[in-house]
Amino acid sequence: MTRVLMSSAPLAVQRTAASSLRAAGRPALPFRIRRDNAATDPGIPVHRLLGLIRYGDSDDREAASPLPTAHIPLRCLDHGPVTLMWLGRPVIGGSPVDRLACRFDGETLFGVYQDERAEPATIENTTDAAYRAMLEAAYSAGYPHIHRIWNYLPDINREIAGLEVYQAFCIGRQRAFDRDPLPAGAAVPAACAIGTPIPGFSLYFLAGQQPAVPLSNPRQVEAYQYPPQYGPRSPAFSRAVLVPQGCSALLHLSGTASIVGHESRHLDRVQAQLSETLANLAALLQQVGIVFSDLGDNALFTVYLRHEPHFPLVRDQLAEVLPPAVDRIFLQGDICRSSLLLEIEGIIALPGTVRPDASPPPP
Ligand code: 3EB
Repeated sequence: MTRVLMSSAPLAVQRTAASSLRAAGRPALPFRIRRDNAATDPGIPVHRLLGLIRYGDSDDREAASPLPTAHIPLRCLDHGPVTLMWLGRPVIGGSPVDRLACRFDGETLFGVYQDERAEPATIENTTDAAYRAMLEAAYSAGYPHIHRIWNYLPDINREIAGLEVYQAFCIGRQRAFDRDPLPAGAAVPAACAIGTPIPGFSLYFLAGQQPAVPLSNPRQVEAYQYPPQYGPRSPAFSRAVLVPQGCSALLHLSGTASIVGHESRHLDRVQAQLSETLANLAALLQQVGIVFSDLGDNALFTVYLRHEPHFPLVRDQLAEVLPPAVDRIFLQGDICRSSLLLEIEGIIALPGTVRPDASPPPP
């Protein structure tokens, strides 16, 4: 049986009129993107850096950084290595604990967990250990609301002893959440789970002191309610979460693919899969009252492609929908169902769209 992790969130979404996005200006994303080999940026003071995410590097793992740094071994298809430098308020603490490193600023905790030796055959226990470390770090530092988790696992589609690596990952994840439950009223985190071509398990995550608002996709079944044909434990993630941040809000769109209801659509047809994925993303944007054309430099979309030759097609078809100022990163990675050719996730900074809900949640 699938267990639903969440109850209703104690916050309500206020619709963002697209006009308010334009009138208020577009809030800045809480990170800078660098597309070169520099691991830091002299324009950014280190005390405001919560951590780094490096995509596509292979040779700088040894480069010691005082910051939590996720090294994600996925090739960038449009460029060389890309670094996301996650920014916060002045950092007030952090810790490197074994494989987990984190930094926090009084509002947000950014954490990285890496197990470079992880093998596909033992991913269930690897995942359980990683989630245990993540939850313990976040709970003990006082950031019990996990908002967003990025998961990268080796050989995600391989079947071992009748179970796909991704399914074993879902079992390990659920075991960790069963042991250390999310706080009452917490949203299930937004997430993605992507396959890498080499051994090693990495995750990075954002946690906060306040709950996020989970969003559903009316075109899709909740992932935590998928029927058992996709694996013994359903995937514990929300389609999107809206995180209040000062007087703005951050919208995290989970990894989104060509799934309608719970079924994969358009097998072997990459352009149709992209159209379906964009329809799913648009349905999430609609929950906060915006459309793709409202977006600008307040948005980043990350596209994971199973097959490199699909890149030019996907890039061009995406350019017909996303305004030019919207940033995008293209990575070659495996999607968790072998039927899927691509997956897209997004981060969007919005004007203050979230308010505490005075009325108690319905029973
Ligand atoms: C899907 O919708 C596609 O297991 O954490 C997307 C985002 C997917 C997150 C996860 C899986 C996950 O089911 C796969």
